[in-house]
Amino acid sequence: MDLTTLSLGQYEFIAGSFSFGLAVMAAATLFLWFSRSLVAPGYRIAVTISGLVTAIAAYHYLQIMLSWDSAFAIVGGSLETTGQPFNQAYRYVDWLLTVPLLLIELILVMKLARGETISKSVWLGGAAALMIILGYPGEVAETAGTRFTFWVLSMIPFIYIVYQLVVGLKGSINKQPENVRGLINGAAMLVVVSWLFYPIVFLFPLIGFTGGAAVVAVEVGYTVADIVAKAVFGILILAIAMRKSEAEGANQQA
Ligand code: RET
Repeated sequence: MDLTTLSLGQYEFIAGSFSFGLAVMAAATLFLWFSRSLVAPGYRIAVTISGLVTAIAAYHYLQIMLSWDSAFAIVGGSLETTGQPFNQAYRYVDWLLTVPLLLIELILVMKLARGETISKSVWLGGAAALMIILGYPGEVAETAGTRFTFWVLSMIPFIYIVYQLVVGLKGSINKQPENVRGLINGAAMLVVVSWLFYPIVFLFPLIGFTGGAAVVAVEVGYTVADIVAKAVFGILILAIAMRKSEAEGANQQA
């Protein structure tokens, strides 16, 4: 990533988007954790994990903001690089922790049989971790060839996850109560669509974005995708948990 070609406006736009990311993640954490009491005990773990994911992200957005700040100095009104690197590892460590947890949220809110919950969590969570680990060398690579090679490798577990969400979970989704089937399907589709952004954003520097524009496209692109994949998804999980709790409460009374 070439930081020297950034304009002051581009630098500030990216700083603003990181700050926005931090605010959304921190607010979502409070909202999710305070809402735990609205769902039945069996669903609280899914809501707790949703808030944990946004909490981990809020922390990493703070680190990303600080790292971004220290990589630049404004001297006499113009932008200069300080020589301190902007640390991409924060994003990838964040993903390594949160991406498996996001899939586990979805599995937990479905309340499947114990064995199924464990095996799906291990397979999907493991594939998600592998996908992130394979992407990192490409993200920090200097050459287009290396970036592309690791994109291809990381796409293998990615395609496996998408396949599992679209085809593999169908059976389990159909066993869900009718009033939440649509919401759960929606959550699985939100994962697929929001996750599709990442490999596309990753390719921006290879498909014509250069210099400062490439940095803006990648950093703002990942930030928007993170907000949808973590905060919006977390609220959807809460909505599913609330609706299932209501339905189960009504059954017990009947
Ligand atoms: C990488 C590398 C290039 C290929 C692929 C990637 C996929 C990344 C994904 C990240 C998802 C992150 C989420 C974050 C938090 O909310 C690593 C960019 C396929 C799917 C959901």
